[in-house]
Amino acid sequence: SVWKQGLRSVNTDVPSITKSIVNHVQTSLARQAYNLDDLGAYQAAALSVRDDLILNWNDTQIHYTQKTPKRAYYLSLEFLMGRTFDNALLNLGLKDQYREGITKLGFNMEDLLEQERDAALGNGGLGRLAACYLDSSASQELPVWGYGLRYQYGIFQQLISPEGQQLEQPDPWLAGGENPWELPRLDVTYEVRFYGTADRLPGGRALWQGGQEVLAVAYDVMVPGCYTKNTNNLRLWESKPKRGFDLNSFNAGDYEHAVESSNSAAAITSVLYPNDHTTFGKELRLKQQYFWTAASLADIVRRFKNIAKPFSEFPDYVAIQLNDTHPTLAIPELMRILVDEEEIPWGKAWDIVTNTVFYTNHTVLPEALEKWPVPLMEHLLPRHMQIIYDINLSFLQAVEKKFPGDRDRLARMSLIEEGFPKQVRMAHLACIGSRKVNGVAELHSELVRTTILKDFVEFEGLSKFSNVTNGITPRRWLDQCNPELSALITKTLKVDKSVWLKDLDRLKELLPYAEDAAFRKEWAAIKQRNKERLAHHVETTLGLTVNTNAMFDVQIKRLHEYKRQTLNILGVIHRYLKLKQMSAAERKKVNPRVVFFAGKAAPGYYIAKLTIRLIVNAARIINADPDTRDLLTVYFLPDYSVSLAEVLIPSSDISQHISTAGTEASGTSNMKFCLNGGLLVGTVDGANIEIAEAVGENNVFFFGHLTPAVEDLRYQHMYRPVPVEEKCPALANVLDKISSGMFGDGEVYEPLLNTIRQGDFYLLTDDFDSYIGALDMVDKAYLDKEEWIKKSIRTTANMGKFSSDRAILEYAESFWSIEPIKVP
Ligand code: 26R
Repeated sequence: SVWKQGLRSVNTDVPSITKSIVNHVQTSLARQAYNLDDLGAYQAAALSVRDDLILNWNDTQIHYTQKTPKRAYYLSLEFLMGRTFDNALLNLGLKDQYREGITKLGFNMEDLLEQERDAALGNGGLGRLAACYLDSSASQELPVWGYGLRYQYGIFQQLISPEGQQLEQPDPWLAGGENPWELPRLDVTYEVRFYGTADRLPGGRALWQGGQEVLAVAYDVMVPGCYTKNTNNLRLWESKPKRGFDLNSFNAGDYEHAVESSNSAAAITSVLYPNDHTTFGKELRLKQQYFWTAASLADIVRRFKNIAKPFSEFPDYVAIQLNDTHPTLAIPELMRILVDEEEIPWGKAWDIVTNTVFYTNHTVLPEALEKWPVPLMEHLLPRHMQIIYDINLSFLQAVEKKFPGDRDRLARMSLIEEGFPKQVRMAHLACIGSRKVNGVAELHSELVRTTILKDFVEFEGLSKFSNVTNGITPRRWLDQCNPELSALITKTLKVDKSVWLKDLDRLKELLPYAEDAAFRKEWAAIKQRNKERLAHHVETTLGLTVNTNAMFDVQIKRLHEYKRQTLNILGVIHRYLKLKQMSAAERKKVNPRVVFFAGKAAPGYYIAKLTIRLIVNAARIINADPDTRDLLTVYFLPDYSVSLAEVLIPSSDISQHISTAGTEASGTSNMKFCLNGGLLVGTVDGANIEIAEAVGENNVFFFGHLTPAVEDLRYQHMYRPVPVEEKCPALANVLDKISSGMFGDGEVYEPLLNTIRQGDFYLLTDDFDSYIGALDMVDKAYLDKEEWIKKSIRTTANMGKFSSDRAILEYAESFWSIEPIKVP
């Protein structure tokens, strides 16, 4: 009964909220109210919300344990969560109460929200998708856990030097003291082995011993659902040396050795690799991948064993989703556990694995497909290399049986690529070890089936290969980042906001209001205030003044040649040159435009860094020109993050998603802009295609060559090159102006410009004229303001499909076979 009395429920009224915050100030923080700053107030308020989350999280875990439903595990090396405080308050339905309480205590809610550091444990699309899927799993009451790594350093902080160069600084996101959003589980630990020897035993088993052992320690991050008690778990692993210092046998040599080995254990989870779309084959990265998959699988298997069922039923209780090939070692690791430790015969073990594991591909770019050198694998994971060879042997025998004598096919499909050194093809292993394989948008899934995994479709049949188009959570990407628009929608639909936020197709009910002038006025006023919010942010962080009467044109994403930020800045320069040639009278007719860029380049990606430099220096010249500066300004906002995206996205009139056709698997920021009523300028690529289908082609600005043309165009650049001056004089002129030093810096841009003049792999010369044409269409359309607002409303209204709730329910129903389970 003492325990029962101790049970308290979530604080929902203002007096208990303020009491709880004050309590945390005085006890958890050991501080006094009179000298409390915003940071302290944020910490105390966060601890108060954390108490609420813990209660829900506990009830959820107990409920799942009692009901033993089938569970799904989302293995992702990246979870780009951003901030938690605001999101947790909104999902709990407590934001208003906390705002009132915080105000009563003499603080300002917006200031406190700004105190939190982003959890930036991801590079871009893949990591943010994982975060959206966690939010949707909890909101749809699905028993899904995430598994990842607790990096000490997230994605680097980006600085821009006076010359316009990107500089990288570490992101010690945990340095500010306790992280209120995680629960250290020092009792949940596993030993993970590296190196050593693997000796085969009779009956297909092996004994793996020796080498280095490292400890994996669990940290649990609470993931609250929207307006539900269900609070799921994201379990992040931290590496720790197995033995601390052995103080008994101490001499100088021992000390160095002890320090060394403890360093190498801690190094495993020290930093997120900042590359996306280029592999490097670094040993530490492979160590991260195994450390994380081994700890996660040990945890999953232990949980399964607690329900005392035979291993043949493992796939009835467990589904494991591989977020790209990064966790592919889960396949040989589960084989190792089943065969070596549980003594299950090889064939039965393989059936269990291939009924449990699912693989999502996120890119078809060849340089992003993971391959690990066989000698490295043999050294680090000797038993896994044996298992991979054994899988390969029986696999190739089956291929040979179906396609007798087809040696080329065997070489193409083998898990091992010949060469010096030989390499393990992780996508092939992920494919044959999985129950289902999917791409992330219709076009991309078709490209997976017809290019990189074509042979596997022919061998295994089409039904294994499918599509789940990506989605985004409307909680963060509408309700949280655009509160005024959210309130207008709730008022207009006349339902509780949780209803439409969890059933986003309800947005369709906004369609008739496009014809309502008063509604359009409110819609436009909100967009205007969001522009002013962004302008205020730029003013306070960079000291720059932004023209909020202009059209806002935004491109924010990782810097990459295939995403063609270069095309955008060359288009901006083209526009600038045109403005310069106009008479004052002609200029009066031009609609002002502000162009925003943001995004990080991989630290070793020279060409992408040159693009940043060109943007920054072009901006400097263009923004300072008195002839044009009322009509065109350009900003590169440094250190792009989830939190910056939350300010940028609601303010856009148009956003750019302009990858070379067939290269962007899906894109997800395209969905975020359109959900917030920004119109899309883009190529016929990735999810742009499905967005246009949903919102109507008349509401998007498409341009450029289509995917089937790309191969031929590249061939022409290689074997029948036409000089840029002939093919695209407008572009040639822009390139000449840059070369001539119009934006300073002498010759530095030549390597960037030469990627276009020679080879032009991403087809800028082929698409430039139609790109400029699309931007002219934008200008024309914007002249009719009322019609533009209608387009904006219709775009938002038709975005229901792109909720990550829809996406996660597709995974749950057609792949994982799991069902919602409501926590009472
Ligand atoms: C192997 C390693 C270098 C690596 C390669 C690629 C590391 C990280 C990546 C990131 C890739 C896979 C990625 O983020 N892809 C993006 O996934 C998004 C979510 O599905 C898509 O929207 C986006 O189009 C795609 O580029």
